[in-house]
Amino acid sequence: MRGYANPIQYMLEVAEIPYEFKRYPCTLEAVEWKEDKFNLGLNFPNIPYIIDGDVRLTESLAIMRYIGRKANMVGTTEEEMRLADESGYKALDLRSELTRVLYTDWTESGKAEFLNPETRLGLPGFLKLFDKFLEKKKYLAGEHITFADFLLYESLMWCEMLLPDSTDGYPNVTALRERIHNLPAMQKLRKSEKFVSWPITTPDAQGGHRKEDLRKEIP
Ligand SMILES: N[C@@H](CCC(=O)N[C@@H](CS)C(=O)NCC(=O)O)C(=O)O
Repeated sequence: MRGYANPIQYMLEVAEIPYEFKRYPCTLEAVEWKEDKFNLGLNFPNIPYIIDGDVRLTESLAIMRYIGRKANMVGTTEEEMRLADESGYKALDLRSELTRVLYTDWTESGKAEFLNPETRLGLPGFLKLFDKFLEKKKYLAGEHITFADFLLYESLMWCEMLLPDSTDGYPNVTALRERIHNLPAMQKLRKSEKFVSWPITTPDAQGGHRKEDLRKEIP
C-alpha cells in the first residue's frame, strides 16, 4: 500500500540515496509486522520506520526531515526552513484529515463534507491557502525542493485518484503537483517495480483500498 511511506521513498529516490524498502503485508494482523514491531529497537514502534546505521526512527515527518537534512531538502536559508516547516505541518494536517475521512467517513455525506469549501478542515480550504502560499514560488519553501513538497504532493495524488478533479481550480497547487510528478527520478520510480500505486490504505479503511474506489489511474 502507499500509506505514509511513499513520500519517504520519493525523497530517497530524488536524493539518490540507496535504500532497501521493506513492505509488510497489507493488514494489521500480518505476523511479519507483529514479529518485528517490538523487536526493532524503535522508540515508538510504527510503520513507516527507518533504520540507518545506528539511527532507528519512526514518525513519517521526523523520517522525512531526517532524510531532508542529509539530502539538503529542509530549506537552504532560515526563511526557507521556516516556510518548509510551516507548510510541511500544514500538509500533515491535510493528510490527517484525508486519512480520517478514508478510515472513518468514506460515505457520500463524508465526501461531500470534505469537498465543501465551508468545512473547517475541508479540502478546498487547504487548497486555497496552499495556492496563495505558492504564488510566485517554485516550491513550498521557495526555490528549493523540501520534504514539505513531497508530503503535499502525495495527498494531492490521493485526492486525484479518489476524487478526480477535486484539486482543479488551484493553478499554483496543480503546477507544484506536476513539477514533482515530472521530476526525472519520480518518472523513473513510477516505471519501476519499487513503486506501489494502489491501494492507498489498509483493508480496514472505508475508502482507498477497494478497486472501485480508484476513480482515476494516473500514469
Ligand atoms: N504518526 C505516524 C502514524 C503511522 C501509522 O498510522 N501507521 C500505520 C500504517 S500507515 C500502521 O499501520 N502502523 C502500524 C502499527 O500501528 O502497528 C506517522 O506519521 O508515521
